[in-house]
Amino acid sequence: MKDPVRIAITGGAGQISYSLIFRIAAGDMLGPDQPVILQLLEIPQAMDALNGVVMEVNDCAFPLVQEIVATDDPNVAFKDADFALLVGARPRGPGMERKDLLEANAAIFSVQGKALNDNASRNVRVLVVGNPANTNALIASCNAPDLSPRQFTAMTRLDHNRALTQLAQKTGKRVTDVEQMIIWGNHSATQYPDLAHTKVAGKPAFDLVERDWYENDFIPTVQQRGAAIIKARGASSAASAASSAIDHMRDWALGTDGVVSMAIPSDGSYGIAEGIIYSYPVRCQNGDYEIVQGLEIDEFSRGKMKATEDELREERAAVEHLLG
Ligand code: NAX
Repeated sequence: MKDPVRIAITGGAGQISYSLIFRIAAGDMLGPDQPVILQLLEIPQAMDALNGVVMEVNDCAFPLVQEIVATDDPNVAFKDADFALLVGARPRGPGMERKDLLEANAAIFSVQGKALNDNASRNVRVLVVGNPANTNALIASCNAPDLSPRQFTAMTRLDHNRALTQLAQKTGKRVTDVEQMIIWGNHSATQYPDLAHTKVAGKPAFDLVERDWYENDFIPTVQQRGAAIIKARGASSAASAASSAIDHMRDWALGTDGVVSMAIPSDGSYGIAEGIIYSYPVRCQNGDYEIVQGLEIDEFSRGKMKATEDELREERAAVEHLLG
């Protein structure tokens, strides 16, 4: 048996975690031969609920679970963590402006960035799910000067997976037939789901779908999918968000042949200036990711990529004083 890895999950009593923890415990993230130690973080008011989740995980008798730590102290939760999934965040309350939301979360993610810096494995891989995910990841990273910014990522994989299914269903193919799907930018309604480089069963997507469907149906459907789920379900995406978080971490750790979307520190690629966490097409190999280079960007795409970049720059400006 392999040595166990330590997986920290924040917001352990929340609805995404109620799916995420059980699937990780079952081996869906790192495989059926990788034992895990779960290190779950909550706020003090939610510790009773978290202890209930721990009781349920114990009741599953998962063979891979070696130990479970439940705590309200980030320094304990992130101790020697190999993976950190930052799911817990402050939701928007009544009368809260966007700026208030950014600031409330900035306070949480600066504390957690410092705690990761001081306690986590030097190779920790961090995925931020809690919204506003890209900017929360930036804040955590800026507060962890001893870790590489490349260790901090945010989740656009749910948007990517949503786009895969929309296109597969439209063309009557399977999601596994779709290659080179790309989500650019922010995990928000300005994100740009781009089909210009996408193929379905080897054919360019643009040979199979109308431009009108692409611009007026596909793009807004993917951008607004979160709101559509809330309207239908009366609660935000949970199991699908957990599933995508697992996809993101699994591909990052174990590699992938194809192209996936990850929000990562911008490095100037495709004219996106440095200093934000921007979703790019990447390939993962040997535990690392590389941006897919050399794609031709037309004027339509350039405008959409710039709009989502501008939004991320505005988010950054709102929390600049907390960037450490
Ligand atoms: P819930 O409100 O069900 O759970 C959040 C949990 O986090 C709560 O139990 C809360 O007590 C805990 N929490 C709050 N502050 C904390 C802190 N400082 N430390 C530790 N725990 C803390 O939300 P849920 O539906 O699970 O969603 C979690 C986050 O994911 C939200 O911010 C949500 O907006 C975001 N999402 C991000 C997605 C993405 O694709 N990036 C998609 C799904 C989801 O909307």
